[in-house]
Amino acid sequence: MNHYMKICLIRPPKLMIKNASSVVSFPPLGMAIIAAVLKNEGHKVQVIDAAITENNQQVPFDSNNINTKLPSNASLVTTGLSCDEVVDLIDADTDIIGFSCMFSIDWVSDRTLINFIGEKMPGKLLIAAGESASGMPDIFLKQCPGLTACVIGEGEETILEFIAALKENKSLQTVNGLMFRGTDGFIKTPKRERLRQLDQLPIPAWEEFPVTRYPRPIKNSDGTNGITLPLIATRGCPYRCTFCTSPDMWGTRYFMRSPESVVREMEYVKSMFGVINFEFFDLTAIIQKKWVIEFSNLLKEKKLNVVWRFPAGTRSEAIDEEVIEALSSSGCKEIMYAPESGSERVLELIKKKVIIPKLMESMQLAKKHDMRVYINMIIGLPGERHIDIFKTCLFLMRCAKLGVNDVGLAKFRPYPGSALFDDLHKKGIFDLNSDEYFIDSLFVVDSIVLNKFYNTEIRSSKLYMFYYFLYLSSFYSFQFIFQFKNFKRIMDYGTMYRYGLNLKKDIIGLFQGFLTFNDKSTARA
Ligand code: B12
Ligand code: SF4
Repeated sequence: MNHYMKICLIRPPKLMIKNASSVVSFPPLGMAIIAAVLKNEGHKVQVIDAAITENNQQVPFDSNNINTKLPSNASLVTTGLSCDEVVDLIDADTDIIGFSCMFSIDWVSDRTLINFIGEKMPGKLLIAAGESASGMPDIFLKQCPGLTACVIGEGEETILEFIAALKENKSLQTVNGLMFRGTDGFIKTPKRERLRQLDQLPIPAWEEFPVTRYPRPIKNSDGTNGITLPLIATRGCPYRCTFCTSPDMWGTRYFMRSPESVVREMEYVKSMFGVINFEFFDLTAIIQKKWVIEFSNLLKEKKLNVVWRFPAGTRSEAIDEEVIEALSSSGCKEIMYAPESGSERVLELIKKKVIIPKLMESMQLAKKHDMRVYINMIIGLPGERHIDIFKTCLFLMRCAKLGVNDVGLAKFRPYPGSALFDDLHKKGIFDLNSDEYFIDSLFVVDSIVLNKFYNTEIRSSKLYMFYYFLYLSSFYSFQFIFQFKNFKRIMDYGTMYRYGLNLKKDIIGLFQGFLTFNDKSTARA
């Protein structure tokens, strides 16, 4: 092998239910950072973002690749390149092929692509990484015989040490943060220490990606939608919510970049690609008031005139009027809070340390400063009772009255790596050797029917469907009354599009679900 290696990084296509709401793929930030790290070390990097094509191509997904029955009249497609097209693109002299696998809902199609490439390109070294691979590396290795290893957690140092171990013929056991195939089963090396000096990370290698093809969710001041790229200012989260994979994937240490380094990256990306719209993909960006104010002031000082937002949810504790003022005046026009439930009892159960009055206060301030406010909610959390549902409905009505622009309502799914997943898995609620869990989870994004609820308090999924509808109607009916303008916009354009959801299709799906309903979908714990 040469001193330097040739590495091909692939984001696999996205799996979805045919004719369901369109699922959009945002720029793969983690993969772009890994590409930059590898390039900096002198390696040759090829990037294939197979989830994005110019014409939004959809490829029928062969149901023979699934070892469970699909619900009647459902069929699957992948958005992006076909397996053959991906293979055709991979440079023949590639040494390592690295798959970036973020969402476990895509596992069945990720596996199909990995196995396809393993068969078509024998002799290449295949590795997988990302949130999904980190949460269930054993399933990846078990179901993809051609895969050599999974990178668990942060990938920058692990990939470099992995390559160094190969070059120096050292055992992979010397590389922390890996699971690989040993002679007597899988070997998991110790967890890797988190990166602390985040300022030393390179700027994501966007020059390798089709930046103009990604969704453009942010409006410029002239009303057009400009190219949007993500970045990250902090890593990790000090909280331990039981439904979240962060404590396992990143641990609870929270490290921040300096405001200067973040602004430098924005300046660079603006000058290179003309990008003035940025999304912060931080787990929970606003924890330190001082940092946000320094950062916002610096942005204003540099006169970058960018628009930025937090699409993935943040905490509200540190967001007071001074912070809101700083955010809004420096170009942050949108903020997403993630209360998840309006019931204090549920919040305690899931260890989401949200203080509802404080959250309301923070949202009110954001509205006062003319920001768009979104909230993320989850329905179907284990332990949720009827009374909690009604409390959440009241909460949603208050949010609508207060001016919240939209709500993202997700059905609870246990994601590999989260405490709730481990708990339900230990109880034998699902079997990962069958694809039923993954296929069922797919319906969480694409439809509001046909999937399991993991709740022992409210066992009827029909009732849950009704509650789902109640959540939506609580919010939108109050929005209709108190903020007609926003309501009209939502019905017209389906702003949930930003998350791959579509309100109109959901409502149609709900009624279809009632008509064709059978109650075998409740998980009985
Ligand atoms: C931003 C974000 C989004 C964005 C879009 C992100 C995107 N690119 O598509 C939005 C808001 C749209 C979104 C939506 C959803 N999201 Co989201 N999202 C995130 C978030 C907060 C950050 C992702 C990110 O970019 N992180 C920063 C980068 C740097 O990290 P990274 O990608 O993991 O990369 C590192 C390593 O994984 C590794 N690595 C990655 N690739 C590679 C490749 C190689 C070769 C190597 C060596 C290493 C490597 O190295 C990187 C650097 O250290 C994560 C939480 C998190 N913990 O990260 C959730 C997360 C990914 N989302 C999650 C979920 C569930 C969803 C939704 C399904 C929610 C819902 N119910 O609607 C939807 C799905 C939407 C869809 N269309 O599929 C889950 C996924 C869990 C799982 N196992 O499936 C996460 C983990 C949050 C959680 N609940 O725990 N999300
Ligand atoms: S849900 Fe948010 S606050 Fe809770 S652990 Fe995950 S990232 Fe942190």
